[in-house]
Amino acid sequence: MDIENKAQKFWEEGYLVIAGFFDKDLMDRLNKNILDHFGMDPHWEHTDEFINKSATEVVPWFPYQEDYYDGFKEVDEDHNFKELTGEILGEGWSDLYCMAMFSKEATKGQAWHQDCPPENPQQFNLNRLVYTHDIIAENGGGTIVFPGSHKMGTLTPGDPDADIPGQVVLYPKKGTLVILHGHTWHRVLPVKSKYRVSTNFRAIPENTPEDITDIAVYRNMRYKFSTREVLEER
Ligand SMILES: O=C(O)CCC(=O)C(=O)O
Repeated sequence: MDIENKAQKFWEEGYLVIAGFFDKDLMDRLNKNILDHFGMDPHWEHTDEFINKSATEVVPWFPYQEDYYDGFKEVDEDHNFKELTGEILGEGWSDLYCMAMFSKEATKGQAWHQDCPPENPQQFNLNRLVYTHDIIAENGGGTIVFPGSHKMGTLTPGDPDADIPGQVVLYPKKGTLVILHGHTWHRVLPVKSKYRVSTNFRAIPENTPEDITDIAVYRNMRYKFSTREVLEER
């Protein structure tokens, strides 16, 4: 893998897609572990206010907080995964947390957001999204990105999940790695299949606070997860 070229492309576009990055057997095992945890109808973790206002219907799971590592650690410890992360973030980067995300059938997906405020370009998280099953157009659940938006400042205010001309829709297959800058504008299309799962192995550059993703930016608000409050209406 030409890691230098890939990192350069990431910095130009604000995202990177690499199909077939992870072994399919590992993905099958991980997908099964994730489904065993969630079942098909997990309880919502977020408040009703957040779910309604953010148009985001996803249930998170932080397996390492429960000392659950089976399948996740193999991803984290993959040599190419670490090399590519280091090439993008530079020396001194670290893992932030691992978060599996589950969306139920006939739910909204996720509205446009930035994972952290973009005012300081040096302060950001890196999303390393791993797909353990195929996301295909007829099932919905595509991941949408706005190329170059990691350098465009704050997500424009507006309809939380309307199309923005120039957006790119991704349908990552099993084993695909999608790397997304935390300032890149992104969202997830409504889910029509029985379920949708993705796992985010978030990382940060050196000198980044560990609570960098506590405040997210949506087109209609800034939201602080730790206190469950809307900080700003937009
Ligand atoms: O699941 C995806 O494809 C995107 C997840 C996402 O938007 C996020 O982790 O911030």
